Amino acid sequence: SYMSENRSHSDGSVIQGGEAFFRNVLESIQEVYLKRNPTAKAVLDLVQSVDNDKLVYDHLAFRTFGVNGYGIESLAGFFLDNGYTQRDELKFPGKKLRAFWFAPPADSSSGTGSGMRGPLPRVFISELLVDQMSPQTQEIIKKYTESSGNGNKYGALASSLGHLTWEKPLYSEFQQLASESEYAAWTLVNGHALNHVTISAHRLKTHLKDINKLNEFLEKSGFKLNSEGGVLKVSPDGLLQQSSTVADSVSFQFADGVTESVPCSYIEFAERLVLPEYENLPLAEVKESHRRDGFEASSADKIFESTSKEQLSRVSS
Ligand code: OOG
Ligand code: NI
Repeated sequence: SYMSENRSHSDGSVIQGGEAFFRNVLESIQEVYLKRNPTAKAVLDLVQSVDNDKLVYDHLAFRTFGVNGYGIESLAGFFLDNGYTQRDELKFPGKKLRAFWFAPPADSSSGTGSGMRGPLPRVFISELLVDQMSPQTQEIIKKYTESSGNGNKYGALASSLGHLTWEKPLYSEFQQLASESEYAAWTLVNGHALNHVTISAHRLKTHLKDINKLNEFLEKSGFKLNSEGGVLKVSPDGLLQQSSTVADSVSFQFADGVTESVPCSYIEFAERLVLPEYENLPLAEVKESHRRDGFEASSADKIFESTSKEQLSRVSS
């Protein structure tokens, strides 16, 4: 019956049971994202047209409101229930945000397909420190999270359907949030939508596995990359290198009938270099576990700007 349908992989292996369900939810989350964000879709298609093998996702990212159960936990449960492990906390005091990242189950390389059907990605979930916002902003955020009933229990469901769990806001409320935190305004109109997928650059097969070449290729192809602090974001140890596009925008109809363009999602690229203790391993023996893991707050701080008005309105040079 349809309830027990499994997806076959190109190599004939079959993923069953809970993992098949989990991956189908991830596919739905991705489908919503690709429909809404033509740039992300175009980049994936372009990279795959050159490097026409399986694409591996380094991580997925989500944003939330850290209040009354609507924070990180509103999405984390779905991943924890599917074998993920909570890892480090990252702090962004300037942006009044914090985040946790989650590591996929160790046996997840059972995925031999592309994207959501490949090795399971890390997950990065952030939350707005709502109690540090102005009273007006807090009031708006509480109004909408409260209007959602128990929507916080269904973050993954909302993400896979592409639906907010709360009512659409007024345009003036969106503007109030945007004046204080662009992250808050983004989350009010995008809810639990996938904020980005990240292509694992070092797992590409062609010259594009070098993130500098990948960036150059994307820019030559007409894509605008987030230039905050420079296009390439490098961790202090030099081993985690990241870049991203500038978010697409979508036309959003507010509750008062105003239709305005709002920022949506973007796509990121990450190259994880081999850790010094494994630098003598032959390349063919290098596994993901031999490479730099985790995230870097100083880089993430700049990647958050991929949905900022400043980056969206920038004329690419
Ligand atoms: C997340 C920004 C940080 C990373 O990989 O460090 C990030 C966001 O924009 O919500 O994606
Ligand atoms: Ni990211």
